[in-house]
Amino acid sequence: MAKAPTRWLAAVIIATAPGCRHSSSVATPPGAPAATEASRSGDAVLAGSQGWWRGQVFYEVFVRSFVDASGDGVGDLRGLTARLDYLNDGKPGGDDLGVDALWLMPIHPSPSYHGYDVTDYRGVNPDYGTLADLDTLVREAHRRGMRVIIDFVLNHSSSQHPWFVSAKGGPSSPYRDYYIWRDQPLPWGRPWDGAPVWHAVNGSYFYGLFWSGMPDLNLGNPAVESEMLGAMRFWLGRGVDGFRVDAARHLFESPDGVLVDQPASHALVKRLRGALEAEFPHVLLVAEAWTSTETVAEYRGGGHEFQLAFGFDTAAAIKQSLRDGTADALGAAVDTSLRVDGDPGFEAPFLSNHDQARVMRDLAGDVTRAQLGAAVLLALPGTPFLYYGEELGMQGGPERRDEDKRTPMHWSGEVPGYGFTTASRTWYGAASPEAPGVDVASERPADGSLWRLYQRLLALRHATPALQTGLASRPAVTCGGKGVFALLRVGGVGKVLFIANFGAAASGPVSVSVPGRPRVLLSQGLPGAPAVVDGGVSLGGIEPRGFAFVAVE
Ligand SMILES: [Ca+2]
Ligand SMILES: [Ca+2]
Repeated sequence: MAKAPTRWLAAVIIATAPGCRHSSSVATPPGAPAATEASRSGDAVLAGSQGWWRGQVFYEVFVRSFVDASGDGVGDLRGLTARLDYLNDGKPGGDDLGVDALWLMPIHPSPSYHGYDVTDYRGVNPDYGTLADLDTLVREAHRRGMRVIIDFVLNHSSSQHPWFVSAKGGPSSPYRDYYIWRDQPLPWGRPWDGAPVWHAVNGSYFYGLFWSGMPDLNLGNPAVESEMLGAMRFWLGRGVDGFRVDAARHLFESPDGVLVDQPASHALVKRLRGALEAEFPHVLLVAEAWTSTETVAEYRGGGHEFQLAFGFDTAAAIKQSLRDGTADALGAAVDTSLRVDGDPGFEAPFLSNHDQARVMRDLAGDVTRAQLGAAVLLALPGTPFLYYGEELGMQGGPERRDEDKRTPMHWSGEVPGYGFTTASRTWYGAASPEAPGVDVASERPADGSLWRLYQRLLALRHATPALQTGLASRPAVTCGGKGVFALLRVGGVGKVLFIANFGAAASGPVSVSVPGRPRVLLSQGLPGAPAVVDGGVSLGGIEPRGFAFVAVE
């Protein structure tokens, strides 16, 4: 999909830029599948734009690592509530970041530090606070116009959940069928590494995809479905706005050991969505389906399953392009998303999350590349998600453990707690250092900081309907070189061209086939003003990792 047919590309070069020595590898001809699909699904995005999340930007928070109000070295809900003004103070302008909504990683009681093994689906982890603290957080967020979704671990519980503690006692337990049992282990392996998924306890074997501490729930048992639906209703009734559904690919298993993407999983999500929407019409369900864009798209379920799903392929492609200096990976990923999503608003783009090395670590601390990554994230269609600290360029801890991806937020440069805690140690241990100046206190007032760019990009997106909910297509680009990427966003009242140079060298002169009068909205590394040329817009050249958002009127 990335390459235009040679014959067509040659025609455009002759028509718009005679004498140009370079042809772009990211050109997409008008009428090619990407553009056609985007146009065809226009009705879908306009209809779907009614959802409150359309046009918004989310911020993923690991409560344990955000702010510690109680002084025990562990982040908590009162701390998060106290710092909501940092994220969005509910007023125009000012020195808030400007995100619209929160995704809280699991807040339920759990024996682990991360919380993805739940022991009470209707409780709040005492490390984080109380139900009343959660109510206050939701109320204070709503007062600022922010929404809150929480992680919901539908696939499995903790092995310490009272249901499992009872169930493992034997077949006479009333909770035995809440889990999946065999007398002998089946020869199934985890899809990603082949590790065994049947675990022995008290002479029987139970199925637990991730590990023995996370027994899969038997979601085929109507009583379990009812319990989980009841728990979701419980949170929505307290004002929570939706859920990020963990491990959405793994809800059901086939009898012969296919552990992903089962029809029964899709059917369950449809039932949950229908039941929840009947009572809470604005509920949002976001899928964590960590797989190819093509397979993720199936979790839209024709508009009856998830309203959003994370774009894992797109995230990998953005980072690939940032590393290798060509637009090839990103161009191919965007083309795929536009072709298969069926609704260009379905994808939730992101750069990194709590399961991945932070994007800045991936980029070895290169701020210029991180700035381009931020611009790309906020140029893409869909509902973008930032991971806490990404706006600062935090790299996280030095090792490859999950804990190193989830280190405490740096609010200031003051040791030992970096403004995260007054305690001498954090849950992580000694707080993980970052590069000098990578903290809120340093970056927020500093022109040219990554934080300030994020703030400007968020403000631009909020002020520009075409960026929030507009259709996306990839206009034809000529010249510039392999580093040049262009994306056109077309909303009800305007067109915005995003153009970037991933290359390590300045691009040549670039022409883009978007007719109209160009006006730069925000740019970095764009030495000259864009000009009108026959059939499009011309830019004199873009500096390495430069980018521009250009209104075309
Ligand atoms: Ca605390
Ligand atoms: Ca399962």
